[in-house]
Amino acid sequence: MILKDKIASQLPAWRDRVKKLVKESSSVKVGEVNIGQVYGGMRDVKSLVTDISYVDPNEGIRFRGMTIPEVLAQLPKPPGKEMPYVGGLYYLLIVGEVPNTAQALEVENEWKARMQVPPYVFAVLDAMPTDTHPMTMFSTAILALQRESLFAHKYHTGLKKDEYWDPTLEDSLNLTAKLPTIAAYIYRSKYKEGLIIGPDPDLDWGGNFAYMMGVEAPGYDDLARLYFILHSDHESGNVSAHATHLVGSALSDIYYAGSAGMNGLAGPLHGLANQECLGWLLSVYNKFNGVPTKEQLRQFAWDTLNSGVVIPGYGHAVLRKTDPRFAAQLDFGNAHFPQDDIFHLAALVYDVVPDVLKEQGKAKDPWPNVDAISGALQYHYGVREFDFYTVMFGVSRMLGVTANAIWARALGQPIERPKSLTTAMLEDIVEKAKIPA
Ligand code: AMX
Repeated sequence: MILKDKIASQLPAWRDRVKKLVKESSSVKVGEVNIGQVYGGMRDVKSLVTDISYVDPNEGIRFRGMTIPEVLAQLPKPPGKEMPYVGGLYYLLIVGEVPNTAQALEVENEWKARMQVPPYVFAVLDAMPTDTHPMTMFSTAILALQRESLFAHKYHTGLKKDEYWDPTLEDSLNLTAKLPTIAAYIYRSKYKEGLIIGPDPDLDWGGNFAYMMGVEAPGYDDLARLYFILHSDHESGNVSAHATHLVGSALSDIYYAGSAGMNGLAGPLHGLANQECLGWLLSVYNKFNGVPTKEQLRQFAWDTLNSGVVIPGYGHAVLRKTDPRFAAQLDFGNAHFPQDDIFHLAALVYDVVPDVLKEQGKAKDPWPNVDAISGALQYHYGVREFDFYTVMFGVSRMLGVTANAIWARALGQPIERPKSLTTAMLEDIVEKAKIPA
């Protein structure tokens, strides 16, 4: 299998490189930690390693060194389609090289061979009360599949440490292959009276999701590919990536670890943000009975700020410019449906809100993040069940977290065990710092 061969060929050099760094330079400092960070969610504490993606404050995310426009331009695409194969993106994340069409198709074919979802997973989903949140269903489906884990099985029957990555790769392919079907099943069973649409083996991974969702309008398959590519990875410190890594560091397999990551993604401060953004756009639209003028919008933005509420979709913890993932989705909407009211409104907000936030002077980043527009695009295609948006984010994010898990196993990353202190100890550190030397 191409992914296996590619990892195996890169591994000796990677292992030597990491071994050398740790052996010769373990005591070299990479930063300091202050009390603000200890009490402040470890913000900016440099304590994780990944070579799969990096968020540059001014450029946004780079996947394996490539910007979003480069990724979208260089990855191979299905014939006649605008957006690349998601299999090509997975290849890029795992291998670190841009695949040619044949290589991207190898991943797509691996997924096709592994896409059959065992019936017990559907039975578990069917047994859940109808008002269960779709993220609970998604995470449960992933966890239910844990019995399939090759890593867990092989670990218990004897597996050498330097072989851990191999069944982790198998597990990752087996799991990611099934995610579009699971997600679409959740959507159709919850919101479309249980009228399930099965997969079409002739379609690619992203196209199949669009097909199984039952959205027939042209372009939704390209939007699905775009969405799955954009949300796949965002360094390792965000909650879903870090939760997956943390649980995986205990040698829990990717089903346990990925399900944990999805539980983190379900939080309102993480994956749920996109639905808040769409909610805000719709509240603007409803208040003005349509798309407001720029002046009305400016006033509404000020009213929002003056009522002590943030403007959803704007600002970022790391980024200091327009999120390129926002820009890619804006381009998509402009190319396909510039006249759609909600999309048009989202674009208008982009014209108005950054200046308002600059004038207010609080937000370090007045620019839009990825969530400012993704809901508006789904809304256009009639996918208007907000609760489901995080599941789509989850399908995508599983690509990044599994790619990271494979390499974490390959490079023997250890169990995480940071140290905690008591508040009294911190106070003591402060007192000692006050004593002049
Ligand atoms: N509207 C109004 N005020 C904002 C703002 C916004 N969009 N973004 C930041 N601010 C305010 C903060 O509330 C803070 O005010 P305070 O000093 O009174 O507490 C001040 O500006 C400084 O904040 P910051 O350092 O610029 O932001 P942060 O790193 O603490 O938080 C974020 C980043 C995204 C949570 C914040 O910008 C925000 O709340 N944005 C709106 C919600 C949103 O879009 N969430 C989606 C996040 C995207 C993602 O990561 N999935």
